[in-house]
Amino acid sequence: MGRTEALTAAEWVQFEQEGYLRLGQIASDSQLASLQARMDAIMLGKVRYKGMYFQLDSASGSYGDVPSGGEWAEATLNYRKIETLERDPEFLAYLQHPVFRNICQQVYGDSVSIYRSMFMNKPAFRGTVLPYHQDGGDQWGLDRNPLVTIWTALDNATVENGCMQVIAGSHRLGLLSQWGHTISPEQEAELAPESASLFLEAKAGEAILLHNWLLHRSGVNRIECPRRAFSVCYMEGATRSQQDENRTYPLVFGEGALCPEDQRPDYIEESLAV
Ligand SMILES: O=C(O)CCC(=O)C(=O)O
Repeated sequence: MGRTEALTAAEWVQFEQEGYLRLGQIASDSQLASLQARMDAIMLGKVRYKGMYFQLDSASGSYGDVPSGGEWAEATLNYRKIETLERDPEFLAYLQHPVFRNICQQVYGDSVSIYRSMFMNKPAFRGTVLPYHQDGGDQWGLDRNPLVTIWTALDNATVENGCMQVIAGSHRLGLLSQWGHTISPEQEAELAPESASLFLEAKAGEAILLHNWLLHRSGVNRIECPRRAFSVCYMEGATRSQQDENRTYPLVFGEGALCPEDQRPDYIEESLAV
């Protein structure tokens, strides 16, 4: 049984100070096992959805070598990133957990959408360095900045397999570049020196609340155990694209929210269908 209680006032204060908060285990053991199995089935093409975004891992481990993504490419566990997981009923049900709803309602009110729901993977003995960055800014093309990301470890995340690293309190610096995302080498030397870096090891099933402006990075995986994770960026339901005010984003809480019962794979191997 995972956590069901809302955040306490002390936890909110801690989140405001540090820019991250460990939420403990949210998924039950059986839900976690089912998310792990579903993730591998999606990578192996046993469950498929139109419009899901896939990006293979780089061969070199270098961020500059990450291939541009697109549709499902091949049956392999070496994907680096997969987006649009809200199309899958199991991932949608998880990201709509009451604890997450309560957090989002405190920050945004009743209507909440997502910018993305994504799988981030450091495959066995592989993975790509993700440099220090913040999640937001003009690069995201939104008319307001999202502030809430919830990251869940699908495997034990350790220093050896590329757990996340953060600079506690760095969200209070605000967005370091209006364009957003990665920071310059000069900013990194000043604001994110190795000595200030905190390794956020996490147990499989543990969820961590992240402020979108918290500086975070992750390295490569030096061991056989993959480091799979699921990360969801929640935002105010009224958020629109800067370029196209008619573009909406999937609503996950409040009126018009997606329902797991309505999500169907376009293809599912017979042995996996329930
Ligand atoms: O999982 C990782 O290594 C990084 C995740 C991340 O950058 C995010 O969730 O925004």
